[in-house]
Amino acid sequence: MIARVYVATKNAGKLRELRAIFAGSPIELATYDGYADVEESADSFHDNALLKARTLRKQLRTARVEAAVIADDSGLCVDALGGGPGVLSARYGGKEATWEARRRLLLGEMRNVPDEERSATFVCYMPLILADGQTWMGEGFAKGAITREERGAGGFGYDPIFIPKGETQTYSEMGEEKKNKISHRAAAARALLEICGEVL
Ligand code: ITT
Repeated sequence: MIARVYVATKNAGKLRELRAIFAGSPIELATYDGYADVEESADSFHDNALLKARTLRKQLRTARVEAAVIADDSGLCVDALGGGPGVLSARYGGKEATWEARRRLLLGEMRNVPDEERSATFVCYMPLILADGQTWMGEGFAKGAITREERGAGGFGYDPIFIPKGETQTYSEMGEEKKNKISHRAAAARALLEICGEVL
């Protein structure tokens, strides 16, 4: 059976990847134009992810739509920056900063960090709430390293400055097809499908 699931995201890059990742799975993603972004006030990916999913669920129910929802809270945790920007990844350098400025800021802060200390982890928490309230959470991680300069034009966000462990290309350079096989988001989706697959 295919379950129609509304996705709580305003991030076009994420949405594109989620559609590709769930293609061929029992989850068919739908968007809701009325989804009003939520203040990500929690201090963990887990709780912010739940906040987004619950917000969309409430908005749909107000509009008399009883449906399942999914969300994605993700970010980049850099060891040399004490795990930052972490849950603040989307707001690093200020809410109004451009993505180029955010990447430049991060590379600048890492200027004096030697190659062997440039490790970082992309994190993704992905909750699914069914219409009846049953909730599951998928978690995914991708370990890797921060480059010294931007490389590649594909993807979004921090993609041009992150090289996954065991790879030579950044997320941007490798292209979405490969990224969607090895990314933190793909891992979270796989974990989620594994735990909720039977009830879908
Ligand atoms: P929604 O909350 O509407 O989904 P957002 O951009 O605010 O969108 P997050 O709060 O999860 O999303 O912020 C995470 C930020 O980390 C996000 O803005 C991304 O640019 C970045 N990020 C997450 N996954 C990424 C990926 O696969 N590649 C590059 N950057 C990523």
